[in-house]
Amino acid sequence: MPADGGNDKQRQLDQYRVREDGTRYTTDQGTGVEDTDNSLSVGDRGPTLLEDFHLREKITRFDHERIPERVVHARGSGAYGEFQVYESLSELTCADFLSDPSLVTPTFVRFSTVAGERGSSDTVRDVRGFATKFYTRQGNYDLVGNNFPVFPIQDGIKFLDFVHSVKPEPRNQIPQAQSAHDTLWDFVQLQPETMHFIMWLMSDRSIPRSYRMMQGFGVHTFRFVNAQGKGTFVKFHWRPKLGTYSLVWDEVLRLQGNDPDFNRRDLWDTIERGDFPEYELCVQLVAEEDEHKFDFDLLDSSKIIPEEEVPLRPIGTMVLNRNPQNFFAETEQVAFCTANIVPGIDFTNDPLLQARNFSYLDTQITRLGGPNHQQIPINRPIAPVHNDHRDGFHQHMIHDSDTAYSKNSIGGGCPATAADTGNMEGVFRHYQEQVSGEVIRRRSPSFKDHYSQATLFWNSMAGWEKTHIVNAFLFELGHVERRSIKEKVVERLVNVDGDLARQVAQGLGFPPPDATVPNHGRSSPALSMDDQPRSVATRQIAVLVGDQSDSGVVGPVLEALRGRGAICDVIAPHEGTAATFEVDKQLSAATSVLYDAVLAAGGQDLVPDGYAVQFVREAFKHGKAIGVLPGAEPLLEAANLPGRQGVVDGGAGDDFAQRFAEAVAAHRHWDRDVAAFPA
Ligand code: HDD
Repeated sequence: MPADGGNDKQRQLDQYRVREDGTRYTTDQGTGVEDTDNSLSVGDRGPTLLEDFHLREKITRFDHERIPERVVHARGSGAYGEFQVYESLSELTCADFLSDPSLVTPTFVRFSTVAGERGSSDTVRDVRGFATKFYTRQGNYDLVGNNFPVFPIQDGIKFLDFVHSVKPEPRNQIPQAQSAHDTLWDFVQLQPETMHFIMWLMSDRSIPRSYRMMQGFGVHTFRFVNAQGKGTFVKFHWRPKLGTYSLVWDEVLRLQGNDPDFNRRDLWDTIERGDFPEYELCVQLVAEEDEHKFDFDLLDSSKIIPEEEVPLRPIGTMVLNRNPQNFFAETEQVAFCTANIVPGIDFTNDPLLQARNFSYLDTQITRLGGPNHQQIPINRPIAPVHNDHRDGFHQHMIHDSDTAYSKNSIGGGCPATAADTGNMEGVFRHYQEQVSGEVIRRRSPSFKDHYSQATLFWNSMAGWEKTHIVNAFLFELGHVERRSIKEKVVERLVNVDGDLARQVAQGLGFPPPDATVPNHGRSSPALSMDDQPRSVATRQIAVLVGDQSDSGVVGPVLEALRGRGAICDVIAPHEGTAATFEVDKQLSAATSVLYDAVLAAGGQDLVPDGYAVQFVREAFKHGKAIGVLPGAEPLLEAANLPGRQGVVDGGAGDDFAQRFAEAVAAHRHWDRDVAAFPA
């Protein structure tokens, strides 16, 4: 997308964008370079001269190109966007960007996995980061969230322990970006506070279909504060307009080889195409006086407030409408910090949040090389910055003032604080909370129920979601070497649900546990992904075409699907043209796992191609819609599918396209019995 300077942040960034069109090659000092291919040497075959400043500069610059990757969330992808609130929330918060519906606030979002290194695969079983920087007129506000509403630990002092357990094991750095290993599960069995989070991790929430189809959560309970200083507890939720959808585990394993950039590419491509992802920001609000009306503690980040108890209130929309122009400068150098807040939003005493407020700024000092990382263009607020902070590595500003302390008289008393001027407008004022107590090192007794909400999550799942959870436990624990750890995990699961524990025990070859802990029977339907908004728009359809395909049948269906917003790739045994269609991908370079659905549009000539048959079988195994156009039946016969659920056939034209589009929009057809089907 061109640098069109669409909003205040983009206009600010435009000042730093550099293009090389029509320029000539120089050193870093701006000196013209005659030749950048040959070192300075004595004669044709003689030694290289130390004097060669161009050679030395080039090597030095290369040697120092890498910076430390993020200690967690190293693998990520970013995009610019804009946020707009639906109506003024000034009765709740004095945050300027939430008070004026005509105001468009620029944002930058970075999505990420947590455990994997910078070059690891996108589609691993993991939480996804969903971090948003709002460049507001009152300063940067960072909502640094995840796609799970709960965290595995309740106190930030345990973060190092949790992360060390999930990261590759210290002896051999194995496994990369995987939770399926002994140390993570050892941590889990010893720390029951992980159990609610582990249910989310074992569910398909941990393998999102797309960053465009995943929820985001602020996780902690924060506080809105209005102009009168009145506080209201608030939880933030991002809801994707396209609905929340996931991949399936077998597909994920195949995707890691076929396209390790699957989620990154999807985000990039859709924004380039102009199919801008949208998320609705919703809040759950709890009055201060209701703080203790729940059977859990609002300060405990391993708990949700069930939506049925406190409904979501939609407050605005964010549209991601622009890709970065340089991955390193923007996506890598962006620095989020939970402590970056603006007037009208405040923290609570959640001990996880309190630790985070220290960690984020601290970590950037190593990663980005010093305290001036806020001056890097992507991190720079659009609000003016004036204070007495000076110097440090990579200082970009030339402070032209006689003083750097407050109060001063020499500099005219500037920069002046609100207290100095008596003008309190737009300044951050801390919520005046009364606190008292003894200094103790102890987990609050109100944090001690670790199972009720894990059970709530399990009870809320549809049948297919429960099956996937059991399979996930078996895969993960199947990679754990120590049997004692597996056994202890099963013991923990007894507290979640007896049936779940029995199924996992059976798969692991343990005797069925005596389930003595009764299931409370409560559920929260909003936790299931079973019922989501449906749309074929932006869904990727593989159209299998052969030289014998009937263009008169295939062409109108393709057009009708594209007209409904689907992305159709023509896939054929060879590149060039098949029938009358331009081929997007050759069969051996494509695979069904890159697509949401398959349209069999090829004739008899596709049948001898094992890849074509495999394409259909694999798509069936993964629950995807399969369309069959007249002439393509031989391919279906060769695939020998064990059922026809989600297989759309009989006819062509717009009626067929409509029926097929509905089957694609349903995402997956879980009513298929594929357990025995090998694909
Ligand atoms: Fe964190 C990065 C989300 C707990 C310490 N975290 C990081 C990112 C996200 C989250 C999305 C990536 C930001 C980016 O894209 O640059 N973290 C969370 C959530 C948490 C959470 C939702 C719990 C509710 N984090 C957490 C704790 C600590 C940290 C308890 C430490 C006490 N997180 C960090 C960090 C990172 C980070 C070490 C690594 C890179 C960075 O900050 O910039 O400071």
